Amino acid sequence: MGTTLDYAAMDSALARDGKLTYAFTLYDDNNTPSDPSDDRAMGSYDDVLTAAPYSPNYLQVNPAAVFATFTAPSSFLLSTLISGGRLPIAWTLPAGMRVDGASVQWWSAGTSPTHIEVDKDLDPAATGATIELGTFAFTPAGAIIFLEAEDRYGREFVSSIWTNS
Ligand SMILES: [Ca+2]
Repeated sequence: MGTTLDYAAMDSALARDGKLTYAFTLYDDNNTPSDPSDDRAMGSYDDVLTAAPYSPNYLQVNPAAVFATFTAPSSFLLSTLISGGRLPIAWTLPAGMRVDGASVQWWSAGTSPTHIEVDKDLDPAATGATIELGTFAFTPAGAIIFLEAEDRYGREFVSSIWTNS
């Protein structure tokens, strides 16, 4: 078998007409992962999704329909990441969505940076949380906060806010 790759589904493959059974075909890439024209079909199966995925185009046009929106911090500064500190975050949720979890990740500078991730489970209706950062012994060079929201079908939408200094 060749290299395993994930292929992005095209908008046209994401039916929104109520058909929830999807046929998946598995391919061997013939050791040319950049060239799908010589791929060989190895098998296929059907799977039933509880709801159709949203198309990338729909999500680009309607992000406020499904993604949580951060209300705090309004600007995520590296100076807020202090060893032993606490990072308060808050958000608004679109109707019908619930939050699942949040995480903050930060890292040091350099080619082999130290990386820390702190995850926090959230109550589904929560609109705020405080993340305990724990102790660390380096100066953060970059960071990001993730917030996971999902709908009743389990479709998950991740919002993020990056440090800007
Ligand atoms: Ca190929």
